[in-house]
Amino acid sequence: LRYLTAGESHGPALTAVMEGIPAGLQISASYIDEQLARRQQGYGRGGRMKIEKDRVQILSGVRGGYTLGSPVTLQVQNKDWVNWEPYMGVELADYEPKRVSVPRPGHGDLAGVLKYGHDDIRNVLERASARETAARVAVCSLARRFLEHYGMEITGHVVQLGSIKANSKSQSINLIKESIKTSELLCADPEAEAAMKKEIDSARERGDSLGGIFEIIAANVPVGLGSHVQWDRKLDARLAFSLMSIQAIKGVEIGLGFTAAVLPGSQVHDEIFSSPGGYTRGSNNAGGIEAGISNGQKIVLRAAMKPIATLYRPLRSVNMSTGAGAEAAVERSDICAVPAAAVVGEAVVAYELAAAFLEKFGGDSIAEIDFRFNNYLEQFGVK
Ligand code: EPS
Repeated sequence: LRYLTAGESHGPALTAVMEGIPAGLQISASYIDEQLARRQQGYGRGGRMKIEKDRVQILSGVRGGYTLGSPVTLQVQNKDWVNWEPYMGVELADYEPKRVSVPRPGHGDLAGVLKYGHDDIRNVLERASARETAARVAVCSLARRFLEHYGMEITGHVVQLGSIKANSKSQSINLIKESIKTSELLCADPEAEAAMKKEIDSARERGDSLGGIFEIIAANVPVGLGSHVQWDRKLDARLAFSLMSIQAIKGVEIGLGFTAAVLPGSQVHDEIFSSPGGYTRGSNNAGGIEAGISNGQKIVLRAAMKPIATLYRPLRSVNMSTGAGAEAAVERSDICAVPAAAVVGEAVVAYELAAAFLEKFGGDSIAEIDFRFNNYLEQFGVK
């Protein structure tokens, strides 16, 4: 399973192609649109989300409501493009420059311009923008739908925003799902959410921005995805790679994560018990993965997002045209986008799990994979 995305933030559209989704998976544009709408939500979002109402167009790979096994092409139009058409013109004759010269600390502006030899930061920021994640959420919805077919379920929620921590550790996944249904910040702790909103308001007043931490829980993942035998087949490594690839993510934890480093082994490792249906564990500090293999417990991941790089009260920078000190450019932006990043996190986790699932039970059609998967469950008594 593989995918690519393309598209500039203010270009005509974002496009994605996914190859390897088997034939016979039921999918609809409205299913994908639901995920796109979730990505657009969140207290603290900027003006762009008021312009866009992301909707997918399925351009290939689906017929009569079912995948064909051929590459699936998806497109999401940028409504904002009409406001940018002259500056984003493809042909020189249609193009009106709108140069950005002062790089924003924390964005890809400076490194990107130096690397690609551009004289306009816009040539970098258009693609470095987290607008790209709309394409990822769209295309990874295919993987999400695939996992659902096999009973798996992925839930993302915000566990910290700025300095405010949510208290959701002891909550069951069903409770978390219920609480975040009505939460603007995808946070399962209403008291913390209220404090988070205040923190966003105060950051907005100060012209500042905020980051945070989201958690992704994948339930009903069978034993045996990923492998210990080679570094690039380890499921935890692949999940961390995909989460780190989301714009602004600076850290990833699995299970206890960094806390495991400071506790003795007796308080970290999950004891094993036998039960009539197989094995049970006393805890899930490993976050559902041991030696790069899913162990049948819930997969629990957390990712840390840095604050948005565009500050309405800009940091010091340098004008690359003149070399003089200057305030960083101000592009319209969000104050905080952690809830949106959690939805993107769900999407990329779905992709990695679907890829690993296909490697283990792979086939060209859903019927073929159903057969192999059911056989695995029955023959090996794995649950
Ligand atoms: C985003 C679209 C962007 C930004 C944001 C995420 O649109 P615009 O640049 O037109 O405002 O709002 O991207 C960033 C925060 C960033 O730093 O690039 C989106 O669709 O999520």
